[in-house]
Amino acid sequence: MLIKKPDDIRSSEITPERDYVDRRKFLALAGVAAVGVAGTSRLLSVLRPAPAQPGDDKPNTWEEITNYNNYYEFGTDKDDPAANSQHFRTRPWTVRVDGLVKKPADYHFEDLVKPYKVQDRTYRFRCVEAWSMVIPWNGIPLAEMIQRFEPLPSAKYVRFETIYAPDQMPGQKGNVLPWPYVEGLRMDEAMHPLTLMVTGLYGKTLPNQDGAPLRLIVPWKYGFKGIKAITKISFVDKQPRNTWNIAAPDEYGFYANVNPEVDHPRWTQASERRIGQFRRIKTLMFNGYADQVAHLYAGMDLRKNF
Ligand SMILES: Nc1nc2c(c(=O)[nH]1)N[C@H]1C(S)=C(S)[C@@H](COP(=O)(O)O)O[C@H]1N2
Ligand SMILES: [Mo]
Repeated sequence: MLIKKPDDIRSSEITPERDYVDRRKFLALAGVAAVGVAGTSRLLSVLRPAPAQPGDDKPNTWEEITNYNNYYEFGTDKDDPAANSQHFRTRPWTVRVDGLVKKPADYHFEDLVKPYKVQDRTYRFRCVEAWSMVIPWNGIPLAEMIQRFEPLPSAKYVRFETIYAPDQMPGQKGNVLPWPYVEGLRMDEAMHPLTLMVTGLYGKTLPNQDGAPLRLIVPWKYGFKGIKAITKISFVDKQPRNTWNIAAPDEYGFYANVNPEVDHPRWTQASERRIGQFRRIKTLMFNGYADQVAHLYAGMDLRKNF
């Protein structure tokens, strides 16, 4: 994100240049080409790119979801995580729960997830780089997990940390990001019924490149909020700094709500490229989940709180 263009993709997936040409420039070119030709308006309507529509939300394939990843601990190219994470050890796995909470403990992964029924949740997934997928996750509502830890009333935020294991994660030997990766949510965001602790994908165990054994998914926020390989959950009273905000504070905020009206400083957020599809589609406010989550941000200036 910091070092890549939004559509830094394998050549086999490169969208035809027409998609990138500024629409006004494109129309001007088309207009010039059409001057003096009969049926100009019909020609123009053929050449003019269709206005972006919302996507059809057909789930992406297993191959797409597990081979086009962001996981800088395993490299910065989209195919690096699949190639470099296969020997990552996800057992035994411990999650430390600490901070402003009645039941701090080190939980073995198996004990942490055992009390819950894993749910199927197909969500839209929107990366801040303006690509998206539709992903059939399996997981546990974070609210159910948090209730068990009994946070104190003084807990206002939840902070999540990825494992620090440079011997297993080659990216952590370099400084492309500050390690370990950290993310955070306001308590009401963490308790929202859409917020999911993910343990699987398409009914199978979560692949390493997608964040095994445990990763967060907050479907109305940009993908970078979805921290992978979580090993620590802390209840805190102050807004935690998240990794991408530390790396580039002008480009990535704490809230990171999907918002087609607030562009990234270096590219538009009004539309997106659905992986596997040809046309760009319209980006929806809160990634299409406005009815469920807009009330969380009532009265907030979402240009300032990006
Ligand atoms: N620990 C960790 N978590 C991370 C990242 C990362 O680099 N390290 N990348 C984030 C970004 S930018 C995105 S878009 C999603 C990608 O999730 P996916 O590869 O399962 O699609 O993971 C997020 N979680
Ligand atoms: Mo992302």
